[in-house]
Amino acid sequence: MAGAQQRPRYHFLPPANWMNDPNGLIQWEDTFHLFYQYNPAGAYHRHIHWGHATSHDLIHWQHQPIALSPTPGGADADGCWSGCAVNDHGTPTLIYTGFRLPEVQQPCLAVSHDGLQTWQKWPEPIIAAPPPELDLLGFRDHTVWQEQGVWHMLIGSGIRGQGGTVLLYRSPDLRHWEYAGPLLIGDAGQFDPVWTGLLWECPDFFALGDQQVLVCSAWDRRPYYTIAMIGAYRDGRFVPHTTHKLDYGDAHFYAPQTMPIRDGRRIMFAWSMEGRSEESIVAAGWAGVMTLPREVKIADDGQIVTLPVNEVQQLRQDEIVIPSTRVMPHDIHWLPVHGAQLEVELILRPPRHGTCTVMLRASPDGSEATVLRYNSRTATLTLDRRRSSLAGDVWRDAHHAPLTLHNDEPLVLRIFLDASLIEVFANERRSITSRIYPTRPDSTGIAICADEAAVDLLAGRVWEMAGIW
Ligand code: DQQ
Repeated sequence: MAGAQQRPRYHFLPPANWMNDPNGLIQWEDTFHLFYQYNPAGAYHRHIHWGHATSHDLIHWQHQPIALSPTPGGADADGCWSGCAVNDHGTPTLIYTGFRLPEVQQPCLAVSHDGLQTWQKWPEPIIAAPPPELDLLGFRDHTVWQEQGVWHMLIGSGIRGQGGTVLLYRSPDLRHWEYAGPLLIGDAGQFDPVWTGLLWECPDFFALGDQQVLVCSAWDRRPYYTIAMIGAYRDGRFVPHTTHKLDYGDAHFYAPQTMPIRDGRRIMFAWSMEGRSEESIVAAGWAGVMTLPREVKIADDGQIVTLPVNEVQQLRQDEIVIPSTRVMPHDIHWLPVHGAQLEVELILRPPRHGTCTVMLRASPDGSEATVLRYNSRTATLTLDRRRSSLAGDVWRDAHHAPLTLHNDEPLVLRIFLDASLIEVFANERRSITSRIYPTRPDSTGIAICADEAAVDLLAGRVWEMAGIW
C-alpha cells in the first residue's frame, strides 16, 4: 500500500518516523508548543524522544529540534515518555516519565532557559518510586496544575485487581512531592455505561464551566479508547457522576492532552494511531497523526465533546454548495465532488424509523467505501470500515456512537477527510475519529444512499482543504 497516498496533509505529523501522544502542550507568549512522543530512528515505538513543533494559529506548524532524548544510564535511558509542560514562575518546565527496561517508570523534570528550545534535566527523578503499599500496573504520564499556591500532579496507573486509577501528589516546588492518595480508583469490572480499563494512561484534569472533568485513556494490554468523567472534586478526591467515551473512534483517538489558552478556550489534540500492519507502517516510514486541534465543550446533552477550532476554516478552498434533494428508497445520490482532502458538511433528515447512509472515499463501483450510517431505530451513528480498503492488512471494525435526534432535529454532519484520517462530528455532540486506507485512485467520491425509506438532503457544502506545510 503506497505510504505517500495515505499521508495526511492538513493534520500535524512529523516529517517521518514514529509519533504517538501529544505532550507538553503550552501557550508561551504568542506561540503554541506541541511536543510529542517520537522515535527518530524509524516508524516503530522504541527509545522514545520528545519531538517539538511550534505554531501561531494552532493549524500551521514549524518543526523544531528534538526537545528530550533518553540519557544513557539515566532514569529515562529507554524512553522519555508522556508528560506535560508548566510555567514555573517564568521558567518553562517539563514533567515527564523516565522509562527504563524492563518496566521502571519514574517522574522526571527538565527546564529551559532559551525559550523552550533546549532542556536541562533535573539530575534525579522527582519521585523515586510509587507508593509501596499499592500493587500498581503502571506509574506514568503527568498532568500538573497549581491550586492555592501548591503544585498538584496526577500520575496515571492501575491497581491490580481493581482498575484504572490516578494518583494525586502535592509539591511546593515541583521537585519534592508528597503522595496525597488516589484521586479516583476505577472499577474495571463495571461495564455500565462504559468499561474503563485496567490502567489509565495520560490523565488530564480540568474545570469546564462549573463542571470538573477527568479524561483518561483506558488501557488493557493495548490502548482501547479515551474516557471522559464528569463529577465533583473536593479534598483531593474526585467523584464522577457521568462516564462516557470522549470520542467513539476507539483506539484511533488516544492519549489526548489539553491546554487552556489565553482567550479562554481549552484546546485538545489526540493521537490517531494507524490501523494497518506493522509491515506497511515500517514500509511507509511514518506512523501516527494528530487530530485537528479541538475545543473542549460541554454538549447540549451533558457529554463532553471536542469540536474543531474555528481556525480550521482558514484551510477551506473553493466552496461547493450541494443542492437539496430527496433521495428515494434504494437510490444512490452521488455528490458533485471528489477528493481525499475535504471538509464535508451535510444536513440530512433520516427516516423516522430506518437508516440513512453516507458513502465516503467511495470508488464508482462501490468496491471501496467508508460507510457512515445513522439508524434512527437504535439511535446510533456507525462508521463502518468493512469496505474502506481493498488492502488485506487494515483494521475493519466499525465504530458506534449513541446519538438521539430529538423531535424534528436533522442529522448535522461535519466530516474531515485527510488521506487515511477521518474525523466525523455529529450534531456538535459526538465525534468519531478513525483511520481508513482506500487504495484505488478513484476512491474519492461521496454519495448519499436511502435504504428502505427516503432521505432528505436539506443542505450541503464541501470544501477542498489546503495543506498546512
Ligand atoms: N504512551 C507513552 C506512555 C503512555 C502511552 C509511551 C499512551 O507514557 O502511557 O510512548 O499512549
